[in-house]
Amino acid sequence: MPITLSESEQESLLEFSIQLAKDAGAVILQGSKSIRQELGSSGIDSKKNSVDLVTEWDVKVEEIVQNAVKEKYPDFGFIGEESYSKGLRPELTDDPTFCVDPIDGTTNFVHGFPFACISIGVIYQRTPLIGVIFNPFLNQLVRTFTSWNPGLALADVNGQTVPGTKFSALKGHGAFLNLTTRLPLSPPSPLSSLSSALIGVEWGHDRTKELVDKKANSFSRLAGDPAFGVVGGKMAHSMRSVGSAACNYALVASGSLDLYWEIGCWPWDVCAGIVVAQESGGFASGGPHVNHDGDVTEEILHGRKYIVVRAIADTP
Ligand code: LIP
Repeated sequence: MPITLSESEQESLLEFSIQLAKDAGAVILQGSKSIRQELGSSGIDSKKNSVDLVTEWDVKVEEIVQNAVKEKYPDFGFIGEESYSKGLRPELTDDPTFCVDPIDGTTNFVHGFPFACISIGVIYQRTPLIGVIFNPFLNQLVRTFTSWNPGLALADVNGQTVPGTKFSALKGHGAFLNLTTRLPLSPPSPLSSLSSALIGVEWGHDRTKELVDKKANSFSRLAGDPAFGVVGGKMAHSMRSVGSAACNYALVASGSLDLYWEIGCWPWDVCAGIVVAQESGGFASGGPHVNHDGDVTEEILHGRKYIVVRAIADTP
């Protein structure tokens, strides 16, 4: 018998995920401190190639999360970045399934670039239901982020107050920054063309000539001035590369980025972000068929081609 979740069970699942993200955030901060002290020594491995990094902390955080899930929800599925890369391939069913990236933005985590987060998604009946993205570093970077809501930018983690920014959403209930600030952060404005957009892009892990050339070509056309020789140039306002898919989705949900797309990510990078972005009024989709206006299906979630556009004012 498939597991069904009532409204109140969904809400307590969200609360559980938020607490889990806070607990994991404390470990991520601890890991960051220790890895920065040891930088240059061991503890950092690569998966597919020298830019696909994994640290002992990715594994440790995933274990913490997985154990907590097993204890509280023993019958739920679990898809995690690190267990997947060790060969675990759980089949997706209609049952609730956690879809977790313990540290999204591992390269940032290693370099001390403060855009790294834990991304906890829950898939239910094969579509993302809950999203929690917790970046425990963020207010070290820019004051304006914390000044979005200064009183709420501190999250209480295990009795300790740590800086952090938490995005969460439950389908049909809106998306929030630090629980009470509804996203997007300001009323959506129109988005008339790519030329007025701030766009999230990423270089990703695949650095083959074919792929790097294609990406560079896309980036060049987005940035370039068609009046000065860039064929197909859109001259977008600019592009940003924050190094974490989940953070990109959160920035689109906030309205800070107009759109973000990436090819090559995995469901755990985007699952939580999809719910947060959709609940903020944004449009989330992806391959293989971008042409849809409804839920993100299992096919899209696993399609490894993702696009998200912020909420747009209802204008022609
Ligand atoms: C990262 C993604 C990012 C992508 C990186 C990497 P990780 O995830 O979130 O969008 O460009 O190549 O896949 O490996 O830090 O969990």
